[in-house]
Amino acid sequence: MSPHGITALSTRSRTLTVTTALLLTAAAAAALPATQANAAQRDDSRQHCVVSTSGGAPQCYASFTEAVERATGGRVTDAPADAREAVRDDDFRTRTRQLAGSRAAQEDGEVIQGTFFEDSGYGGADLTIYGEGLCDGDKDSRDWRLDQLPEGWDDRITSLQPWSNCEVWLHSEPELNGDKDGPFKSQTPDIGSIMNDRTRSIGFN
Ligand SMILES: [Ca+2]
Ligand SMILES: [Ca+2]
Repeated sequence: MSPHGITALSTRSRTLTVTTALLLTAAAAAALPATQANAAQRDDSRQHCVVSTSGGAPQCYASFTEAVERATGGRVTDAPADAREAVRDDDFRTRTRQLAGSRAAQEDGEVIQGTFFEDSGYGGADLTIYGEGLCDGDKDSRDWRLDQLPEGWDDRITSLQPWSNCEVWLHSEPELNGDKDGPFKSQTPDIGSIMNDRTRSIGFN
């Protein structure tokens, strides 16, 4: 074989190797969206989250029922599975108020204070905030605060439901900084353009 022929063969061999590598890369790339889709499915199946104003890691569940069970320390085990139903449920609202009057629930820091929703009309994922009690009736003093939303919740909230006598203030930066809007005194299916998809911290007065 002439030197020229060897060079040509070598080049062809390298081309084949490169082609194989490209095919493998393409196969890996094709597999990636499926993995991402699975991750998204997992997230979608656990989109009812709870976090305490007293600190600690947020927890997420497959149903609002489980989320409320966690937030209330097992005191409410039959909340509607869909948070949208809970918003319309006078019975559930009454029970959350009764729970807030429970000394044991206060001591355990398991009074639910508000639920915040990804979409308008109480749709999408929801985040329930709980803590040691309700508000003191003095609207000028801040009673509870969530200085930082759990991972994935920044710039997402569009509707909300306070479960208590608290008035809610939404802030565009952590630690109650930045722009703010409020007070939100009752269930609000659309928080409006000032803070839509901009909330990063929440105060309860
Ligand atoms: Ca207050
Ligand atoms: Ca939103």
